Amino acid sequence: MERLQLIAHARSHGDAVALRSGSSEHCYNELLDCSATLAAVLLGATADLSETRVAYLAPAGFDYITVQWAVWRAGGVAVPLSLSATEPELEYLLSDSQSQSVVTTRALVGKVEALVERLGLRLLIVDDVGPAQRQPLPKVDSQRRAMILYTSGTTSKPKGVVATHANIQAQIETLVEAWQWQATDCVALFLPLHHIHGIINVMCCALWSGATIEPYPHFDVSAVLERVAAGAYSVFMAVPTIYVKLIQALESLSEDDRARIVGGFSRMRLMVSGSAALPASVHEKWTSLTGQNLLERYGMTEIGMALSNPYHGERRPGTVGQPLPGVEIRLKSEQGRLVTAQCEPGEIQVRGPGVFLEYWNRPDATAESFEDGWFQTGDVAVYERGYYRIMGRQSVDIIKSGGYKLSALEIEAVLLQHPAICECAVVGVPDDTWGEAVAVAAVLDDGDELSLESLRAWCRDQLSHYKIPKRFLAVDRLPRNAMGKVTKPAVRELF
Ligand code: MLC
Ligand code: AMP
Repeated sequence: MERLQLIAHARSHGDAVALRSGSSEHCYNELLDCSATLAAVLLGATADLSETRVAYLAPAGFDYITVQWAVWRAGGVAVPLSLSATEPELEYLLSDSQSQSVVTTRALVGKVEALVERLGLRLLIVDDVGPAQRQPLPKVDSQRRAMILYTSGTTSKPKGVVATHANIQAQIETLVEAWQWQATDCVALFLPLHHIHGIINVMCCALWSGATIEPYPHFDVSAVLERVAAGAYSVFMAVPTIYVKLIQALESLSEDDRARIVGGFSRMRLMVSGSAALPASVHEKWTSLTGQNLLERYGMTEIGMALSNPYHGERRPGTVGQPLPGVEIRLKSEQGRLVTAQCEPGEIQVRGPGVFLEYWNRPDATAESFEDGWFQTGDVAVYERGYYRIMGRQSVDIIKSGGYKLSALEIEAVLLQHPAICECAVVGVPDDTWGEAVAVAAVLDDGDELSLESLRAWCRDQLSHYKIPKRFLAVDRLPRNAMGKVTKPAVRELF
């Protein structure tokens, strides 16, 4: 019997359309066939990959899902890579995860070929995989490791978050139940597929349910709006920045064009926002433009989704609702007390089957992140009249920009390698489109000058584009406290 539930579900969906792109369609059976073939190629002479890490770089679509399923069916651990990562970032991900193989597409192979060769890894191009000798696939127990997603935190380098098959299954099941995913659903997939939002909430939930996905290589406002106007989608999931961009696009259209598109939005059964705070003003603007009441939810790479406004019932702007099925939540005060009073802030702690197994190769960081079996999120919330409201993060070194979580420390470490920069402090500053924008205050070496443009150009080979500072200020000295430590809130005030 098939132990991987996503695969078992796919069998029952058979000929249903899993993916649609223009006039091209792929059914579930094709995904099953191709992933079995690729699994056989990955296995070669071995019977089970036994949690060997397989990294892959592919755009959203048939190849991406084929690779993910092939890795899982062969007993490996899936390590999805970011399409916008720079070579140093990719090198870090491959080395830290100790990946042994990299799978990519012919179109993308140039991005990884030299690196893979230098690291001595196996390279597979999914387009070149021909018919292979089928072989029995291993029975993969749900407690085994399934995926490593990299997430930035309060350490300089991102940490690998390890989820088991059981974790992933729980993360999917709670959303399928709470948001009533159905086989008749069709969803646009334009979020990056190296993060949980795109992978679990959109892709895996849709595939689990037998729904149809329309993949985009990246978020393309006009292409998405065209399909919305055609009434293609019943479900839509995005980060707040995308809603801001959609509002800007709708407002720039003629009344007729806007009415056509708004019709497509208003007919959807569910529109969700998450990954960063949705400003109440954006929520209200969206409702007034489209008639849709966005459902805001809260989650994290380490825990999947934890809190959600209701599918039926009041969706309260500025809040993230209540615990999802199977998720336990508690708030801990700064003094370490359990918060029981309404409106008193506390750190969100989470327990449940969706909570990750460990940080890859970091037993200390894993142990530190749990308290009595509860995962400590570092996010602060209050409970008000039955709904949780997120107040912010405990650490100033974590920035959320366009829905991406960024580490100020990681960006600082790179900027300090710039020949003109003597010291620097990176902070997130409020931004209407991006939520927060990356800003850097730097002390330059004597006599050096630096413009934002030249700094950004220098960063391009080092940092993914969304980590590159948007604002730059040269200062004589950084604000420090009596102990000599840089005070980030004071740095923020400089912008
Ligand atoms: C891009 N740009 C930015 C930026 N990102 N500027 C400032 N801050 C940022 N964060 C700039 C680029 O440099 C470029 O500038 C221009 O904007 C267009 O870049 P782009 O990448 O083409 O933009 P776009 O495609 O519009 O990207 C916006 C976006 C993307 C919102 C679609 O950021 C995105 O996909 N975000 C989602 C991330 C996500 O999935 N997070 C979930 C993590 S999981 P120029 O000058 O070159 O034109 C998680 C858990 C949970 O958080 O709860 O879900
Ligand atoms: P990541 O580590 O990329 O998975 O991002 C998870 C973080 O995103 C959480 O710890 C929160 O800080 C933030 N986040 C997710 N959803 C929301 C939300 N609805 N409101 C505010 N912050 C959110």
